[in-house]
Amino acid sequence: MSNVDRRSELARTAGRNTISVHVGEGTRRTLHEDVLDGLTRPSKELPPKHLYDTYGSELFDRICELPEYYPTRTERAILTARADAIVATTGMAELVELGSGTAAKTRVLLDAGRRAGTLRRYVPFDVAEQMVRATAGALAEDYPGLDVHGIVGDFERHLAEIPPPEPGCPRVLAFLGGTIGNFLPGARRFLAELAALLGPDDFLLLGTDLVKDPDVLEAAYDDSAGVTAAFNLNVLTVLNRELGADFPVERFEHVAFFDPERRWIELRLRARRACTVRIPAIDLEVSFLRGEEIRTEISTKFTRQRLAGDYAAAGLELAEWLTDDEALFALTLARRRLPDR
Ligand code: AVJ
Repeated sequence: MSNVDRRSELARTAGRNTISVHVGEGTRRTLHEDVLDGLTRPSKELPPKHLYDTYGSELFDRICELPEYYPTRTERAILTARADAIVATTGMAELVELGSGTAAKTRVLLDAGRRAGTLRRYVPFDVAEQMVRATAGALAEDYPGLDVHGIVGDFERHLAEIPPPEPGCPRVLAFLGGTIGNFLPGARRFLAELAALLGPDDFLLLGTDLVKDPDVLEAAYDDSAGVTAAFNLNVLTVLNRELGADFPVERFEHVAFFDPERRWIELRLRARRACTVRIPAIDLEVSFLRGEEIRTEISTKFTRQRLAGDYAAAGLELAEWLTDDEALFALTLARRRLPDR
């Protein structure tokens, strides 16, 4: 190998690793606004993103290991079985992953991309800065030659920070875990925002939990070890710490049920007794009647038909439907719906 060859070889194997950070004080401001907005409504609610402080994220990781919580392991199994096919279909040169977390499932895709020889760039996007830095560092090391461009942002506000798709560099935009189920009624709007990040030959890879026996669904959100209850109740601890609130956490209980009409799981926190809570940071006093509830999360359960409808409304079309033997969970590939295709 000549020196010139050696240099270009080096340039190719030493992938670049960059991180751009877009969250800051703004994240705190949304907590203030969200709590003021959510707790002054006749039906009280809090958006689910505030469930994920450090402790909440730890609890969520434990949920993913629970025997009752099938989505994580089912999605991983589908991904493992179909990763090579996904790469073959998409020609994946770039993987953009929203809510990348520790990228455990991502490695399955990256490995397939490496086997196929198509993979050039990985763009993890997550709200947790330390997580993005650690993941980007680990992956740049484990996948020599891979460009890693980490983005620290809130995917409801900073999607525009994702670099535009490059012609000739097929992109797979992955949004795994079933988190799209949290978005309703905004799922279609969010899907349309994702569609805007796709070139004509790029694909969205989306994880969605599916409609099934309500007992199975409810057990997944009300596990016997009480981890989901602790996860849900933790949001009150977040409000106590971040806003100086005085929620008597032990006076609230975890509620999870499947709404068969809307086909979603709702998580709520129910006041066991009447109480009044002060939230100094937003100068608010909130009263709860005995039995009154705060809705903390919805988790929509999809059918193929519902998803196809959501995709169509967002300017997308379903390209591949990948599921497990029991049809518990689906991974789908979708692309932009073009008039001439
Ligand atoms: C992370 C939104 C996919 O809805 O199943 C798990 C969150 N909440 N148990 C889900 C969650 C309670 C989870 N997502």
